[in-house]
Amino acid sequence: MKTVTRSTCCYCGVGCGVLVEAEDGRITGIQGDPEHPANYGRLCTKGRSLPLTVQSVTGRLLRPEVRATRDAKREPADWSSALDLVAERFAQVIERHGPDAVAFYVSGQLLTEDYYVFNKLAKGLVKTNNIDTNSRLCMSSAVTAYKKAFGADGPPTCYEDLELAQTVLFAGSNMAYAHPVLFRRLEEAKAKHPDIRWIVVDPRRTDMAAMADLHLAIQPGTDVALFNGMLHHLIWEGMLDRAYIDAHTEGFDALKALVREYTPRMAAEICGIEERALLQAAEWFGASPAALSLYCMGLNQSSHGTDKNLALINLHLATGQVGRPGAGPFSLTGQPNAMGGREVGGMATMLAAHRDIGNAGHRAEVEALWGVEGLSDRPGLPAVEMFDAVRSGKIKAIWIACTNPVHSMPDIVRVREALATAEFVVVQEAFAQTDTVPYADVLLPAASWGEKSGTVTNSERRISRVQAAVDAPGEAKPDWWIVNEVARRIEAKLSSQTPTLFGFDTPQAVFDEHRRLTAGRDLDIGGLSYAKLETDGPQQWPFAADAVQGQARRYTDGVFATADGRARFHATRYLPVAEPVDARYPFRLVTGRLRDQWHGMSRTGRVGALFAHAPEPALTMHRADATRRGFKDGDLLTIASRRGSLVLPVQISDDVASGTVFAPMHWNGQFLNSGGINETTVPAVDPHSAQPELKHAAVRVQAADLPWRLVAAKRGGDGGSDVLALHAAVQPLLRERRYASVRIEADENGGEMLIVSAADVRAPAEWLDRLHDALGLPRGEDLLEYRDARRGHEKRVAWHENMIDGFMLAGGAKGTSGTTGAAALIDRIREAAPWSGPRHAVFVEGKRAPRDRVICNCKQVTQSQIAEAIAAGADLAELKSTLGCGSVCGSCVPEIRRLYDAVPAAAH
Ligand SMILES: Nc1nc2c(c(=O)[nH]1)N[C@H]1C(S)=C(S)[C@@H](COP(=O)(O)OP(=O)(O)OC[C@H]3O[C@@H](n4cnc5c(=O)[nH]c(N)nc54)[C@H](O)[C@@H]3O)O[C@H]1N2
Ligand SMILES: Nc1nc2c(c(=O)[nH]1)N[C@H]1C(S)=C(S)[C@@H](COP(=O)(O)OP(=O)(O)OC[C@H]3O[C@@H](n4cnc5c(=O)[nH]c(N)nc54)[C@H](O)[C@@H]3O)O[C@H]1N2
Ligand code: SF4
Ligand SMILES: [Mo]
Repeated sequence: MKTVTRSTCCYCGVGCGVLVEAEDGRITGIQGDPEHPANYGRLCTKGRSLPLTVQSVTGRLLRPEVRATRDAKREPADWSSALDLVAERFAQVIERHGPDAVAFYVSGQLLTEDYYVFNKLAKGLVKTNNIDTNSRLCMSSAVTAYKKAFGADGPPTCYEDLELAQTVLFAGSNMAYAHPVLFRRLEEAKAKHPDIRWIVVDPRRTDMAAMADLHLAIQPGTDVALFNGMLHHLIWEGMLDRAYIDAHTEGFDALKALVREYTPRMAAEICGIEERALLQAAEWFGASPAALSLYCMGLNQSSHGTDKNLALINLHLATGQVGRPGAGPFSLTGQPNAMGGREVGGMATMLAAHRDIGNAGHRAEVEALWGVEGLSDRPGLPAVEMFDAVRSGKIKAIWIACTNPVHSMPDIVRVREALATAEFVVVQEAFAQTDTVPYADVLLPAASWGEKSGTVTNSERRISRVQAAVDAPGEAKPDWWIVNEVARRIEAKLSSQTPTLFGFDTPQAVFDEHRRLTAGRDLDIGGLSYAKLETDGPQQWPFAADAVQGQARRYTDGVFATADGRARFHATRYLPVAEPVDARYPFRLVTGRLRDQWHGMSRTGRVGALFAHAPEPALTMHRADATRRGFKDGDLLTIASRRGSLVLPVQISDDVASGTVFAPMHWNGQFLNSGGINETTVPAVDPHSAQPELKHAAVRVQAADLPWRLVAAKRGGDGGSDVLALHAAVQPLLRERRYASVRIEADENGGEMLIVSAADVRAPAEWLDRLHDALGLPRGEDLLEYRDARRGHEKRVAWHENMIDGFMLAGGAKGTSGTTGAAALIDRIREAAPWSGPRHAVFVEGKRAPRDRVICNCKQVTQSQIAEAIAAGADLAELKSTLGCGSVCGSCVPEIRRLYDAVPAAAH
């Protein structure tokens, strides 16, 4: 039977509505929901490919697993014994060492209901505030700044403002990659009104920066100086909204006194930009009828993230650019439910419904609503400190859900040490191969997207329903259910009375309790219910019981959520990054996202098509820096910080400044021989928000002298589904080489192949044989082998009937490469065409350039196809109509535009 289920995309904070098609218990397709106000039917590459991530259960966790002792292997267990064990061990630690000896590390990708139950378990039952989430790595500076400036968390703006803004300031946000569907709305607005001005503040020349009217390529970490310099100019030119400042704010004089120091010249110097550009930005911002700023991790992930946010908010308050259509400081949430986590208070520094731990009145309210006594008034430990406390033995048991800290935390060397030290680790995951899973004493299989129900809140405070389209595979269970079951058991153990706190039998029951806690608060959702969300569609908060609709914009009357109703200016002083570069570590490392991958790639890494845009992890380096050191594109480099190192290929580019290098955050031990770039990042945190500085570290970069190379590939079976099994078999071999990466690639017949690249000083023949078997390459007559003992080259090509089914090319020393011909063989597999000549002729195919990058994922159009069409005179519309690129989801449009703009206008 065919069904269509209305739900929400599980990736970014845009929160696009989706219609999920399913047949016979399998998800078969997806459409953007034309009625959802976040996307009106659009989806980006990631959302569109969601069905491909759930085609196969290979790699899913299907049953609970438990290990008796640290050194034992985990064995499958039934749910009730796994739940009993978690409850028993947690209760034991609490009884012996007190409630603060346990911790919960959860995620902005949990649904509000999941989050709520976790928070109630930690704060209401265990009475510890040691519950923190990956939102600490993401949104906490934005939260802290909103609270400091406006008195309450949450953006004052809404998505409609994207269309109404006249000046858009993108600060540390790469929306074209990270919030693509919202970016489509901005592109359309600018196409209709070309006088809309875009200012991009980003050390890198992103696609958006290339499209902007003004790109301020500041030195990483210098945003506060920039915003202070802009404000200085506005003050001295009298471009302020004095009436607004007088009527609605507090603290301007102190700020003015501070900003006096930040002359535009001095600020521009700190930022490494032209003073003229700074002045231009200030004037466009200050004089605009509606200035909107859109900001994300470039501001938040900093040891001065709160100040960066506040300095930007200062600009808005001083010019009255807030509370009006098209104006305001709009913090974009990253994860699908970063906002929902804040609402339920699921972090170490807050209580339910935007209440504060340190406020006795707030604690009493929550105690009364939950029917408990003695909520802890000790703030819990935020993420970085939490793992440090695990490492030092202060925290003995930790429960990790829906996040992969052994990949995503800064300085993962320390996180591994922490988890190896802990007495008891619970990991609640949907997928089996993440870097955190090996540390689990109890592994709890979670239902994932398409299989679970609840709600999420997107960047504009809009709550949407998430609905299950199919049953979860195996015995996987929804997160709220798992936590509820353990909580019931812990309650029974800790109290002599009949357990009462965790009587939830549906996610709806959880939502209804959460709603009651919000009554009278700034985020009051007393007027919402599942029924209302289903009949009237997604709604924005606040939406009180007597309201007819949610509130699109906040503070429209200039009354803020502070005690006196006035917003607060903050005198923000520029301070350098936590780890400045020096002679030993001379490069500034910046990290961030790619267009088609999601975080640790546990989902997007299952889909060949999503690797096409960026097939391999790479460190981007400026041409001059590379040339000076003699690096060529693709050379393997060792990137080392004071904490750790890894090897990555270099990608030479003009998009980063000299002295800065960029690495994507995505690759980890599932796809690489190392844990990824967080082997090197710094655990320094912002003093107000405790958010770590994931964006900046000092590193040194050297050629990795690894003459031995390998490229291997193997075609998947029908539909390509078993490439996932091949990947699982290959993954453990990666870490034995100095460099190794694995990826999936789509072929031209709807199948997929797995491709492995590796490098080392040398590699034992025995490793090659294990890789051979892991890849499922045949032995015997379907294998053609060639050895050149003198040069140490080894070639193996596997056949399936008259087609090449896989290969392994390895070897090499100075001056010779054992992998010549790999690109040609990959092409053969991709084309899936029969081989007509004699088999041994494969070894003389010779060199071929690797296929170039796929820019348009939907139509599989490559960069050279686009470049050829532009050279032949095609304009943007013709590119769309002839090649089809950019005509479906639009994620590639900024890049196509950039390729087009790069060709001199005369040639168009
Ligand atoms: N494709 C994709 N989309 C995603 C995600 C994903 O994994 N993949 N993750 C989601 C999540 S959780 C999040 S939080 C968002 C993140 O979304 P973004 O914050 O937009 O993405 P990032 O690439 O992390 O960082 C944005 C930009 O900050 C710049 N930057 C670095 N340092 C500085 C600085 O000091 N100042 C300024 N002004 N800029 C700086 C970087 O060069 C980068 O271009 O994306 C969400 N959307
Ligand atoms: N260097 C560097 N590091 C960064 C960043 C950066 O910019 N640079 N960005 C940081 C930011 S902003 C963020 S948000 C974090 C993200 O970091 P993580 O939270 O570690 O990211 P994910 O890989 O999305 O982890 C989510 C995990 O939940 C699992 N999962 C999926 N669905 C479900 C489910 O329904 N239930 C459960 N229980 N599990 C499920 C997935 O398989 C996945 O392993 O990374 C941070 N780390
Ligand atoms: S923009 Fe893309 S990833 Fe984000 S919610 Fe929409 S479809 Fe999902
Ligand atoms: Mo994030």
